[in-house]
Amino acid sequence: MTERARHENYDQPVGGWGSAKSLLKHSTEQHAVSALAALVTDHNKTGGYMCTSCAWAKPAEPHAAEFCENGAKATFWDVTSKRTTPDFFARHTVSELLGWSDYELEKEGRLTHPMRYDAGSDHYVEVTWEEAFDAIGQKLRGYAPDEAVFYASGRASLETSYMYQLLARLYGTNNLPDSSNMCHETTSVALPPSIGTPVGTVLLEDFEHTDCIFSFGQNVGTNAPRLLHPLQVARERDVPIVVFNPLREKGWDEFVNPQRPGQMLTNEPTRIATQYYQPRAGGDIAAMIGMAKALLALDDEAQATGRERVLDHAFIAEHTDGFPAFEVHVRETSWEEIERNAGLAQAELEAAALTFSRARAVIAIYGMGLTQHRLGVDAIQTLINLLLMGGHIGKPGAGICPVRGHSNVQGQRTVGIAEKAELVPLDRLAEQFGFEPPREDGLNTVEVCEAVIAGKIRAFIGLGGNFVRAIPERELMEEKWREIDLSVQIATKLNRTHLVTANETYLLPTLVRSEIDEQATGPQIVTIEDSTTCIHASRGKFQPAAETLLSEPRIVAEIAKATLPPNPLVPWERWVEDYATVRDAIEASFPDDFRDFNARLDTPGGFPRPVPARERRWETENGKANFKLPKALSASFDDDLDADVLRLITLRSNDQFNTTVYGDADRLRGIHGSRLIVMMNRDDRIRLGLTEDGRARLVTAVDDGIHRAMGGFQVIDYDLPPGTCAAYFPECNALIPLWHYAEGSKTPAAKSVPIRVRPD
Ligand SMILES: Nc1nc2c(c(=O)[nH]1)N[C@H]1C(S)=C(S)[C@@H](COP(=O)(O)OP(=O)(O)OC[C@H]3O[C@@H](n4cnc5c(=O)[nH]c(N)nc54)[C@H](O)[C@@H]3O)O[C@H]1N2
Ligand SMILES: Nc1nc2c(c(=O)[nH]1)N[C@H]1C(S)=C(S)[C@@H](COP(=O)(O)OP(=O)(O)OC[C@H]3O[C@@H](n4cnc5c(=O)[nH]c(N)nc54)[C@H](O)[C@@H]3O)O[C@H]1N2
Ligand SMILES: [Mo]
Repeated sequence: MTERARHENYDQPVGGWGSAKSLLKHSTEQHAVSALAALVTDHNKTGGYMCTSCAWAKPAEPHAAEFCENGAKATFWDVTSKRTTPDFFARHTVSELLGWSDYELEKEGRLTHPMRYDAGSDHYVEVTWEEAFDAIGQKLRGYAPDEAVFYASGRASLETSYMYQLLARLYGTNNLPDSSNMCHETTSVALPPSIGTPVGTVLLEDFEHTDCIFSFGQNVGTNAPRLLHPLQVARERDVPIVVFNPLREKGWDEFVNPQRPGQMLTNEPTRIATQYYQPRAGGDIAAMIGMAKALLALDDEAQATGRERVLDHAFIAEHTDGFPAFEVHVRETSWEEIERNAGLAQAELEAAALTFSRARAVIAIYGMGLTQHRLGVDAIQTLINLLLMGGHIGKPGAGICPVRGHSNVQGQRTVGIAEKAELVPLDRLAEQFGFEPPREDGLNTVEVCEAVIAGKIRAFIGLGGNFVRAIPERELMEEKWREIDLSVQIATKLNRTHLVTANETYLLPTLVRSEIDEQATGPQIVTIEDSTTCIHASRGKFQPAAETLLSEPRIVAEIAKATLPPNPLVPWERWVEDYATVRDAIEASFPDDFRDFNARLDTPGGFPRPVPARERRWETENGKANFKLPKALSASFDDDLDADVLRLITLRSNDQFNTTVYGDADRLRGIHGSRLIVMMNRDDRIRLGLTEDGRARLVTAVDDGIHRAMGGFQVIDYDLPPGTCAAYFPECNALIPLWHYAEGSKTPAAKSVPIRVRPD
């Protein structure tokens, strides 16, 4: 990659020819041009395979091509013809590979053979599967169960995930952290006390009935581009779309649908956002309180003049609790405090509230811009308060719509990957499999990091993911990671976590979801749950990258057999022969969610799990939907830090999937050529003595005895509010203190890191 970044305004819409060009470039670079045909016939289609990129819903009546630029990129990178073979590892020491970038590592292609790290030669060496499983089993049998961690990134199927959580619990621990702990855990913690469900209430069909959409902190054009289809259709019905995002993200501005030849020819975009507000990072609670204040004023006025009320008072009275206290709180909060904390003007928030007040059915969409803050839980609950004011939950066209990350991250939680014992039907598992499951809570991601630092973790099993790269506090974590006794990484591509080795480290290569998974009873089907709680079957279509690869269910089963005493009630081998039998077991454990599981596999659009809040049944302690009071107006940190401290947002470019970096182009933001950049407000940049395109050093502004700093960033003037700056994840994770997480969920607060930017 070149060193210097170029920044020019990207004057093209999202989608359109830019995305078509990018698609061809990536298919050629990955030698995966032949995959283009399957993309059209099988990608996200009933009877085909489900994309491994985002978790957005798959429609019952799909488009001619139901994929986006970034889903296609993810597929090309999965089915690439490039291979990381034993020969590659013989040529490169691990110390050498530690100097490679994330991009360079994954660009080498698919892992093909099980490997063990040999410290003597500093190389990964090939082992047989049998040797690997024997050694792992023997090691695992030597620890106390709570010394082991079973991490899951959110891609593995429902079948694999169910087997994996059972492996951990039979082994004796609830140490089942997952990527969700860094992502939508804040949602899982915020929603249950508010509306009695941990997931969103919106179905795809609600977009056909809504008459107003709000979005907070989600970058649709890059991270869930297929969501642009229902948004475009809604815009054509003249539905207003109101966006809150400190950055002016192209995806919320303009979209040309590559599925529409007419629009491709004219290149005339659909304008997505009808109102766009740029709060400061963490300014959303204040913005929502401001909107609530404006709604109360409109409602007062309606009452005084005898017009139809703005708030849904009947809904509030029948279905909710806590409104009077919230109302007092909102009335007592001054516009001066709101404007200062939101970074928005009263008139802007009144305009947003006016749009909200006119709608009969509002959908609220959100992403990491709300969840990854110190008071992320409060921000989401305040958003629910707004919806409750208008009765916008549990009716067609309305509801809360968290946009999940990994393609099956929500489903993994549904089938038992959770460190919190109360979230899992342990009694049922106990009866089904004749064992006594652990009842104590296990460790979440941040707690695993704390335990690794304290020397309490001896074994880490990673079902996918790039743990060491995705977590905060990189320097200390990499140092302490080396003291773990056993690291087992089930993976598709080489990444940094594989190179920060433990005392004994195994790399176990596996199939991807789009590949044919042939077992004793024939090619297997797996299942996933999308962001809207719909369950879909997925059938691999591509030939496996190597004959030596094992499927994820098989790897999990073999580790289990090598580690646990035999249990006739847990038929690991039968499960691997026929994944339908795993689905039967899932149905037995979760009968309400998975009724007639195998019979409903091919329901077009997936079959939805029941979500009581959709029917206005509130499974909260008091049986009501609850207004919750936010603890503060800023979701980030106190304002009494000195004015030179900025709020650093760490985010994704258009050319990456989390820690997998596809290239150095952030096309939609007009940034090319380097990822080591910091986007700044021009006035801040001048005030802090930095030159445009000059070099900067980022230093974390906390006083906890640890010095965290990174140099070599190129400063780019960008359209974002004063006091806020932005740079890329995962590069910046070395700057985030481990304790800088959301209260209640422990999701690392990656969207407001207190930072000083200095000339370098
Ligand atoms: N192509 C692609 N798709 C992906 C991923 C990927 O890396 N690449 N990752 C997947 C995963 S795991 C996830 S979780 C999702 C992530 O998808 P998003 O939720 O979109 O996450 P981010 O890219 O981190 O961007 C968050 C957005 O929030 C804005 N933001 C930051 N701080 C604030 C704030 O305080 N308030 C408001 N209102 N906005 C704010 C940022 O400007 C940015 O636009 O995408 C999934 N899909
Ligand atoms: N600063 C900062 N940090 C963040 C975030 C942020 O916005 N800012 N976002 C957070 C979020 S939302 C998330 S979800 C986490 C992501 O954290 P993780 O989920 O741990 O990381 P990924 O980058 O998605 O993992 C990529 C690796 O997964 C493996 N892999 C890919 N596909 C498969 C498969 O099908 N099976 C198996 N077994 N392995 C596979 C490949 O080897 C690849 O290298 O990062 C978090 N960290
Ligand atoms: Mo995520």
